Amino acid sequence: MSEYFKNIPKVKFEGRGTTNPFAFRHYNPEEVIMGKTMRDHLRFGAPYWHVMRNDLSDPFGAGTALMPWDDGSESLDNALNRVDVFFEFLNKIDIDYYCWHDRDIAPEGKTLSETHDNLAKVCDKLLASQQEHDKKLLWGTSCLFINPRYSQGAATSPNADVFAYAASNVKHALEQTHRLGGEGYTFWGGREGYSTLLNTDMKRELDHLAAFFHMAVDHAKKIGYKGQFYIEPKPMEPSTHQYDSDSAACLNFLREYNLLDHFKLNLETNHATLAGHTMQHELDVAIGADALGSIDANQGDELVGWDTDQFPTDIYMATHVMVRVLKMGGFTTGGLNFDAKRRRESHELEDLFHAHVGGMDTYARGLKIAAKIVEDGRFDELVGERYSTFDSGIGADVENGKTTLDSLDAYAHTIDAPIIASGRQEMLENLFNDYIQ
Ligand code: XLS
Ligand code: NI
Ligand code: NI
Repeated sequence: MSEYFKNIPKVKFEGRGTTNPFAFRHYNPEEVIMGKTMRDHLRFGAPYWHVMRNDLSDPFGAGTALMPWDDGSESLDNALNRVDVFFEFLNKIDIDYYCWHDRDIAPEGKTLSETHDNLAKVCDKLLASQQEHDKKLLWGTSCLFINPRYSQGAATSPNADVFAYAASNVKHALEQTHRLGGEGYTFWGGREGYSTLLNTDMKRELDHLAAFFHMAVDHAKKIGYKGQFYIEPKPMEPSTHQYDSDSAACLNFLREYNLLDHFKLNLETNHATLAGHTMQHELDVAIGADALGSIDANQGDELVGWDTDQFPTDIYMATHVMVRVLKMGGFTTGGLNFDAKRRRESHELEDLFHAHVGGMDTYARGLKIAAKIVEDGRFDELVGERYSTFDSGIGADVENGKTTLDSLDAYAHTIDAPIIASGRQEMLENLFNDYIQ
């Protein structure tokens, strides 16, 4: 097998202070933290679409990424060849998991059957490569947003034949995900929303979307697929409004249509900020419903209001995320998929490595800091104290459903007017900063 990243060595842990840019300073895969290796805590994943298919074009300029292995065609041979490149990349960067859309890995054919055949053939090779290199599929998905037939939605298209085509794509993507041992299957509804309400029957579209998901759940049962289904919320882009706009909207939809037992959320940092939330907020909403499944670990740009999908460099954010992951007991089927791309100016092959090294070190650092925070328990103690009036007496009665407006009215008359204690925000911010080193 030829080597595609010739001058790049396998990236290893060298620790802080190394001057080697192709080394980890913090990600030491076998180091044990809170009883588990960093590798098992973080479960890093690489997205096929960004690593192999993103030429770094933007709405104003052509692609810049150097991909000397790629002949630029939509041929099956070209697709099969990319698999070797990708697994060499996974090996050199030491990432165990990956994710794909059907259309990242295999081209559309002239007919629907040829399309599905292409997918099956590339998956034959992916399966062999997974086994050879000991890599795993974190999740698969079907790309229901690039082809013009999906321009007005897939499961929410006003056209029933488009709906059927989308269902056919999902059936095959799901079956291949199952064959590759995929631990999850994701739905990101890029165009499941609207451009204008003037032409949109929202209720009807949502009913269709739910029917679509139920069919996927039923099909998984039929073929014996036990992986976890995810919805990935995002408020907009490319649609003006996407139905799965944020964690709360997704959970409401899943509850309303009786799907909550079958789905968890795959939360992406940049989507949270587009929704006008912090990632912490999105995580807390999902965790509160026992529905955090996986994470697309990237970050947006403070000045650009798009889904810029940058590699995570924000140690504060990584810490906030990992505190939550640790407190929920870790990932089960999910992981940290870098749904991130290099900047258009970082077009050389080695930039792919710098980008991932940075993202992995950021999360490794976040994990180490988060472990200290969780083990110390200071935040839990302080937050616990803040709510301590609910631990006993009238507060406990409220929580146990033993009160009424009458009983609280009677109680309120027996006490002095309450004086609320400080929220201590700045003190907590200082405490958080204390852990960051
Ligand atoms: C786009 C989404 C997409 C999903 C997978 O913004 O993040 O890449 O992760 O369809
Ligand atoms: Ni995104
Ligand atoms: Ni994503």
